[in-house]
Amino acid sequence: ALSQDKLNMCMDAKHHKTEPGPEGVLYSQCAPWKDNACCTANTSAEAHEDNSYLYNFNWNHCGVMSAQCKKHFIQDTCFYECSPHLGPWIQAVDQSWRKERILDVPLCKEDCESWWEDCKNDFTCKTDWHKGWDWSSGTNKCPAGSKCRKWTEVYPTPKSMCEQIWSNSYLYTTHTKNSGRCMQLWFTGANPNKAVAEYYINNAP
Ligand code: FOL
Repeated sequence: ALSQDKLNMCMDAKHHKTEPGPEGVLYSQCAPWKDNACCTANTSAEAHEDNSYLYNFNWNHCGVMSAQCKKHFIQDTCFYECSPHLGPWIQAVDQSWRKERILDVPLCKEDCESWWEDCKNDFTCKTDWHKGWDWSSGTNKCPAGSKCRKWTEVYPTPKSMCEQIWSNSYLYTTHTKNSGRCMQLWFTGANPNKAVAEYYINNAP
């Protein structure tokens, strides 16, 4: 990214703005980031669509994903696309679709656990949703030889889901919301993650 300010920057990825800044309106679940965001209004609206142009990603690859589960994937998309405070966890990568990624972002326990609880009756065929899909139809389908299984068979614990689903974007933590030691996917009002990024900038692991 142009800005080297780890406290306030956007990763160099597929849809991110080059610099964070205010957006008048961000759609629905992305609205908490409107005062300072790495996503555009358009990206925030797309984050709520099935098979959106963002990644053509199909949440319904093992039957229709439940609404209670999907809301967490929408929130994850808002967090991933909009967060301006991920600097401490941004890493360069050599991928066709992005130059930078996030790695081991410490996620608050409640956000990981509620995500897993709300998805535990859903089904999937893959542990790492970043790689290995069949894209021949234009959207991701389960590759040959990977059967749809119960969520809890694929991800026995919240930690296994949060860490494995996006190839270690997240690190599961036992820190709780408002501890100042973990990042929140869900918040209202001022972004609590700025102080968390500041803490990790000043206290490198
Ligand atoms: N949320 C979070 N928290 N972290 C992320 O890194 C993240 N990434 C996405 C969405 N939400 C996220 C983007 N998701 C492919 C699959 C998923 C995806 C983006 C791209 C994809 O094209 N996979 C190919 C391999 C592509 C390649 O690595 O060159 C595949 O084999 O399935």
